[in-house]
Amino acid sequence: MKDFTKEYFTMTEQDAADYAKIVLQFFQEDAELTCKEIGDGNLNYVFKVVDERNNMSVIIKQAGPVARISDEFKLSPDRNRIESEILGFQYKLAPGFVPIVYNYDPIMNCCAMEDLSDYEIMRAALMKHKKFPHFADHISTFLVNTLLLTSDVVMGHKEKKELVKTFINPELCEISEDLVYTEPFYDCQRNDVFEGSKEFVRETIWSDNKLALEIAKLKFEFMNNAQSLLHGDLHTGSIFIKEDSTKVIDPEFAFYGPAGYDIGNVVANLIFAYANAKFTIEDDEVRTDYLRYIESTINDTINLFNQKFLVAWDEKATERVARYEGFKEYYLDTVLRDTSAVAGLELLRRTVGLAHVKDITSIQNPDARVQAEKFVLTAGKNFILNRESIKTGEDFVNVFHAVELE
Ligand code: SR1
Ligand code: MG
Repeated sequence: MKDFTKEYFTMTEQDAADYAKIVLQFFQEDAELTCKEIGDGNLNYVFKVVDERNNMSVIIKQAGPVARISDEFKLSPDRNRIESEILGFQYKLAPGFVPIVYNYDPIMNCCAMEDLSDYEIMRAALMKHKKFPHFADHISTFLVNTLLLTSDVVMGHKEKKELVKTFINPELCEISEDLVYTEPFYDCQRNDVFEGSKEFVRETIWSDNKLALEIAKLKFEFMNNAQSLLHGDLHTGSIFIKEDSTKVIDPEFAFYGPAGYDIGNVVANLIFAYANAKFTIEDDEVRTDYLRYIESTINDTINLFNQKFLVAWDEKATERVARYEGFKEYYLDTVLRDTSAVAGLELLRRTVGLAHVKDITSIQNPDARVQAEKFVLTAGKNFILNRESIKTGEDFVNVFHAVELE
């Protein structure tokens, strides 16, 4: 067996099983372990170690020295520290909405956490057109608790600045600065544009100077507005879900940034699910029913966020000026403006840029895929350009409804 105590190396399935047994001492003496690498993210390795004899299991997540999606991205495996610490922190802020972390290992750059095998990755479940009636309620609580409670509105300013320091995350922020805010907006080599959508992208995205100016403003907002401790990559692949429970995972992109970044990512990824259903479900009744479900989830997520945010502000604000008349409404308006912008950015970058989403890439019929891409690209652009006036759940839904009517 390898020595896990001296020097970092990337683990095989056998190593992860040995690690769980010997280092973590997670299993009983008579355990019969099997291990499978189950990660399907772009960055890390995720091992599931199971003892079928005693019906026990654990997840070990290890950060490699390069991203899985491309070895162009050389990343410090220390991102696993950020992930472990933030999961522990979010567990306190939003109890029940993140998995339990059992252990973090700074030598192997891995953490051990609760196995959520009875949950599904939300993106996969939505692509099977499953419904989760409590999701809007759950995610709006998670968002208010993690975003407002880590801001200067609630937290002591020195304590907050300590957290800004702890969660400084330059390498992963650089990925977002490049992949979200820069490359999708010009004909960059690293982009991955579907052949049938190229002309549309060239004409409507790459040739639009007005859009380019707004992107520049948003990029600087992302880099300079240390407002809240973000998850940083809150798409539906970062959410484990079942009927009555929602768990947010994978916060390795966490850093202090604009609160709307997380909310906008949730909204955009629900719109990808909407686009998938719109262009793949053949039965009219089934399709309409599912589209109404996604729409109401987006509507409720925003409206519940707004309500809970205002209540939490009244109950928890500690900053004196936060109580000045009109300030909380002004502040929430800026968060919603950023939410709209980021929803748009995510819709554009996941279609034009390097990292795509299965909701769209799995659409087999090329004409349907092009239609789906034009739909999300047009909605995305409108979310960015009209962000000042998109505030309520209904406003968010109207943006993509308007595209359907065009
Ligand atoms: C190089 S990583 C590509 C994308 O995957 C992650 O989930 C982030 O969304 C990142 O932009
Ligand atoms: Mg991830």
